[in-house]
Amino acid sequence: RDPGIWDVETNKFTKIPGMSDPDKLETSGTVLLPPAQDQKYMVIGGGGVGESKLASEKTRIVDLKADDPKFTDGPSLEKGTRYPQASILPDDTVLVSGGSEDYRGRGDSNIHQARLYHPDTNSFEKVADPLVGRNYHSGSILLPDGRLMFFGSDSLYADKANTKPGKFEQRVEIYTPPYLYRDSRPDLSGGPQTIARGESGTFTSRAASTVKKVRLIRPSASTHVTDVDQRSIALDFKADGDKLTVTVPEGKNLVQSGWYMLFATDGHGTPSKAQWVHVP
Ligand SMILES: [Cu+2]
Repeated sequence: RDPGIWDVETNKFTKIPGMSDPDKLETSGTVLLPPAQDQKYMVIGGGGVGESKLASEKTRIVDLKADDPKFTDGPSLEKGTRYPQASILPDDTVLVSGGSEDYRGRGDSNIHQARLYHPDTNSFEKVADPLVGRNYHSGSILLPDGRLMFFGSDSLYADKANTKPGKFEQRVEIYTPPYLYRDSRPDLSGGPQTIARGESGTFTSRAASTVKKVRLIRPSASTHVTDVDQRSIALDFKADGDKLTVTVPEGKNLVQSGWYMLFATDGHGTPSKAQWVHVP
């Protein structure tokens, strides 16, 4: 398949060149890198069509703000990865975890690894391995307290020799990223529950003066390695004493209506717990 952009007004399709491993895009994951204003997408891993044994270890990145957007390779994963889970975190990194090398974890090929992608340096950082293998019908979502939930997995077989039918994975794993192992984290409370596009809201934080980033992160709705809702929107903000006043940007394409998690993150990259904010 050729990746590209469909203009719904003109019904024209413009191909975007440069995708590596284009024959291994089935079961790949796509994420709008944080912040959403940058309009950079990453396509992670993927496998050959159907029950192919082939998988790609590549990541590919496209900057849609460029004059002539094209995919270029980002850092590679250690293994060819089908069904990678990808969750945007409040510090503008992306946690990529799990997946399997072969179709639906065949041959005991689940990947017990996690990596933090740093968009600013275009690099992966190795972080703690997840405990449970996750392949088909699995997902990861960011929780309002800054941790992640990993769930699901639908192995075709239960054994390495592929002789016994697999069982659906019912264990849920709660994963704590490195940013929650620091001495302190910013607090965040109060504020309005509704902020319209272009409007501001004032929250309370004793750490307001240390806040370096404020992000609205859409709650995840992940299925089949796809989460079209997932995005993190950068907000302008002002600190004054223990008050933090944040402004939601204009633009319905950037800020779709609905509920968001509002995170305030300090200079170390440590996020607060989220306050829920509705954008009407
Ligand atoms: Cu399915």
